[in-house]
Amino acid sequence: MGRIIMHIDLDAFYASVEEREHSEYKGKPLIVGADPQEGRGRGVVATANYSAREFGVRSAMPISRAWKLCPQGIYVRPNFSLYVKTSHEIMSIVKKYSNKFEQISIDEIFLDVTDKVSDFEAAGKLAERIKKEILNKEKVTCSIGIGPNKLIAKLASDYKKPYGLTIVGFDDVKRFIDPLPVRKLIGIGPKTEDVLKGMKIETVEQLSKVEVKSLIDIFGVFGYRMHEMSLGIDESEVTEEGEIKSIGRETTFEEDVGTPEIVFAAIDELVDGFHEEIITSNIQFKTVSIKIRFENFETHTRAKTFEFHTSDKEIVRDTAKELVQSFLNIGRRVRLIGVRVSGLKFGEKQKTLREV
Ligand code: TTP
Ligand code: MG
Repeated sequence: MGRIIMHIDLDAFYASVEEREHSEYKGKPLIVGADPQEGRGRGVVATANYSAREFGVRSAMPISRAWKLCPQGIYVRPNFSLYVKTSHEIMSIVKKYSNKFEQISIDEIFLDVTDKVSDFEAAGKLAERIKKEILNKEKVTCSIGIGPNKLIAKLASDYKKPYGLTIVGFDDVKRFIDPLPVRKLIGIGPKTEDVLKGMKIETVEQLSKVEVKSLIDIFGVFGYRMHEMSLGIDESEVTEEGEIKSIGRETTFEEDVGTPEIVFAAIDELVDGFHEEIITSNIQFKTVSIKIRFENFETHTRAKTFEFHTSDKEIVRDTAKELVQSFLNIGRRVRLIGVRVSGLKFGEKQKTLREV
């Protein structure tokens, strides 16, 4: 028998938590992110509630642009520790429903419920229960997708939001995935989308008809993955890991970047974005790694492992910059940068470096 996989994604997560804490925000456009400084602010939007999205405001957009689109919105700075705490609570609710789970970010989790329900319809009923329990206990809504694999489940949770439930049975996969824009597939960002558009490929169905060899010629190994995804194929398991193995972020630049200072500033922002989670979850790490992708999609990773565990922010930043440095001397433009820490240790008080 095939698998039944659920993907749960919280709706406008940071904004939903803020709305829960401040009833005066309800019904108004709310933007969580950098200080807009009346349009002069230089940071980005972390997320916006659905009301602000009606004005075109989106995650990762410059905050100055959000201000132009929606000057009447409420703008708040993120309160990461509150989001991390809420996420922990919600994830422990979800994990009660299957011991086969994989949390993939602060607001997303896969559950393999193959052994818990008899069919997709029963999985739908279970999903309704999970949605209601999260809403009752945490006052936050989520959307759930159910499919025969992780790829379809994730696409399904995104299909109807907020507070949606989308079930895609094995026989519905092709009908569901064919009309979707290629951009929805994991790993296809704005630039890849543009390349595909140049090849007259806009939908998953069109992508599925391209010879896998041509995709590999253009995109390397990722071309093979693109081909598989276009057919709705995903054999990857929901890994039963109790703990997160690494924490990090990555960002694709709106335009490819040739200036090291901009790459370094992006590293600072990425580290700011996840370091709070390291502290509030009492996590220490041993390894810092970076990922860099150039304009031609060539991608490299580099890592440095220390002899000691630490939670020091400066170490993450400095190491990431040191690792990236050698790639920036060759004058090529960068399209994506990522920073990650791994080799994690949970819940112990940090030793000072002197003690190590
Ligand atoms: P998402 O699940 O991508 O977005 P969301 O939960 O805000 O909205 P949706 O209803 O579409 O799921 O991301 C989860 C949280 O991660 C989001 O609330 C804020 C944070 N985040 C950033 O800080 N920057 C980003 O660019 C993105 C995409 C998310
Ligand atoms: Mg979400």
